[in-house]
Amino acid sequence: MKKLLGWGEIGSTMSEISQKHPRAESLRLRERISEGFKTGLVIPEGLAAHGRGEAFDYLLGEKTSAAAKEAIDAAVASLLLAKNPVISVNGNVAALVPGEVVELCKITNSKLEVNLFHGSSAREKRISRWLKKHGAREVLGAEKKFSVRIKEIQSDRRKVDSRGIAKADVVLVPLEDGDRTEALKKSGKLVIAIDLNPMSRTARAADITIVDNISRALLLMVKTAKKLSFVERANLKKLAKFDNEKNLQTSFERMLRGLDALKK
Ligand code: PTJ
Repeated sequence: MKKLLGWGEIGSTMSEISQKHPRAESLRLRERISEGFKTGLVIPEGLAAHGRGEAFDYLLGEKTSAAAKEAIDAAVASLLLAKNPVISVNGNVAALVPGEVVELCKITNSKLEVNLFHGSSAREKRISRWLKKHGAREVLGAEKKFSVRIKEIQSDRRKVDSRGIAKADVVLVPLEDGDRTEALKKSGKLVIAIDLNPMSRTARAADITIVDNISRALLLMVKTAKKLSFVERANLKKLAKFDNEKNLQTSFERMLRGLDALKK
């Protein structure tokens, strides 16, 4: 047993997964999510959602596609162009990519906000502390006095922070449900989603959807943000132009080819 490198200092006693295992990365992520469940960051429904994601990732060959790379460029350019960008974090995101999400916030000058589908103020605070342990200076979403409601949303996600999502112009919502994506769009915000399912309501409702595993997508977003932070606004605007429907279709076709290859 050893600590997982790059996952911070906190309480990980994950078993060592052989580098030679053909699906080592997927198994490592599985350990992170189950560790997150044991430490109270992730809820049982989060484990089921992760399993659904794994199935789609399998069809992508567990690799970032060219379509996802194009979406990542557009997403990062949009975050860099925004006046008030916000990155929303739920239990699964906190368990899988805490360090990467904090780094992306810093490079793109975004705010970090905890927003949960299955709300609980104890879990909000736990996630907030966890993100701070990974270097976040400020985490919004866990203080009652700044809490406001988006009336179009039925779930606990309607509760947002007046300093964050409420006044954001661009919001990154990884592993999201469709309701909030639609509501955020209705209120005039540009919505970026990360979702392995190109057919989900979230994927179709967002302005930019990155069809990739969040663990690979976030790493690449951090790298891209470092590169693009030196690029002129006029060029960023060109990169930010994006046809979500066409990109989703390309991702879907990539998966169909993946299925076809499995048949042979
Ligand atoms: O912590 P909470 O309370 O906010 O709850 C978080 C979950 C994920 C349980 C909640 O947001 C939820 O129920 O989400 P859904 O509606 O199941 O949607 C999650 C989407 O993310 C699905 O389309 C999955 O295919 C996709 N997904 C799962 N794991 C990954 C993923 N996409 C990218 N990377 C993953 N690792």
